[in-house]
Amino acid sequence: MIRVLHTADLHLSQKEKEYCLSVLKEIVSIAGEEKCTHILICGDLFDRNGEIDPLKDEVKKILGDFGGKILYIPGNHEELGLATGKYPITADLSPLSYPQKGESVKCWTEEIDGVTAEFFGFPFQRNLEDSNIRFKEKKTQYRIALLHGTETELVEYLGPSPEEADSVLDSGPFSEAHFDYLALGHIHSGRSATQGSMIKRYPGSPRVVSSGEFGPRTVTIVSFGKNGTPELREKIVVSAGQYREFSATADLSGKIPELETIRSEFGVTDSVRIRISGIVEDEHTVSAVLKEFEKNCVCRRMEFKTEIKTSAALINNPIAKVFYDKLMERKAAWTGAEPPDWNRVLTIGLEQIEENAGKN
Ligand SMILES: [Mn+2]
Repeated sequence: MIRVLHTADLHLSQKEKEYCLSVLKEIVSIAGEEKCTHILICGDLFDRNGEIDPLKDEVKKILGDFGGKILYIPGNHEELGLATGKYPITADLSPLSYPQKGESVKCWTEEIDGVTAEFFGFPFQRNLEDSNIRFKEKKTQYRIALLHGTETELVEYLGPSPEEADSVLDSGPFSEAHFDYLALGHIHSGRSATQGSMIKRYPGSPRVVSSGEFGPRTVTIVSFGKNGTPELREKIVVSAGQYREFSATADLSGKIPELETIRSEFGVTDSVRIRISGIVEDEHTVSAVLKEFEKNCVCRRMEFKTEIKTSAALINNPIAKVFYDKLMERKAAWTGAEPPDWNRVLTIGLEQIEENAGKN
């Protein structure tokens, strides 16, 4: 059986070196545990061309622990920072095997325990034209392509990121040439589709690259057995953590009680964004509270989005001022067992007064 670990879009960078190399290590160990015969890395292994040289020794060392073959194609990010037309990989990146300068495609023919497969690796091209691709008759049991770009059936919305709108892949020629599996890279969330008997798959990035990339990060394990149908499975990359978003409300005094619960809901490898809303007397108290919270948090990345209003700004309206003063009087005089949520009452009241200001 041929069994591949399919991944792409690791975006290795010096800035996040420790994190991304830990993800790469886990990928190699998953490939070992899953008894994979190959690892396919379908582009954007490095975040920019300038990251290749400083990181290559460590990358090669980590990949050296894998017992099988590692097939790789450069993506559009390997070209970033490089003059147009230059081939992105000049360094020796063995044990990675990849198309060399001048090769528009690299072909590997593999046989393991009687199962045969041809792998075609296409380095990233902005226009992969049909006329460039001519396949001979299929003589192996499986045909697999490594591609980097936007497959339009899998990616319906092409904006606003200009990156998704360029490099459009046409999978027609691959279907005609009886490919079984298109190992794609470029889109950071995992997805697949079938075209006839051909499976097209983006494994998604195995780590959190940007904000908004929700859900567990995974790699895809594909088994090519004797029966002729590839079998897919996803494996979670634990060290990648997850991107998580929370919302919390600041009270009048600037305290944010929900933060304590939120703290228990993320782990050290997670990227966290917290939205803070509310009406407060002094914005500086909120900043101080958040600073203190961040200092005592262990996570990969912490970001706050604050949408707070100060009560002073709102009570410039005389009606709001009366409302505010009356409410504060009530709050001070409250003796009941269960006080209302004063902050919420104030927020709703001020919002309604603001909304109706100037209306009769
Ligand atoms: Mn890309």
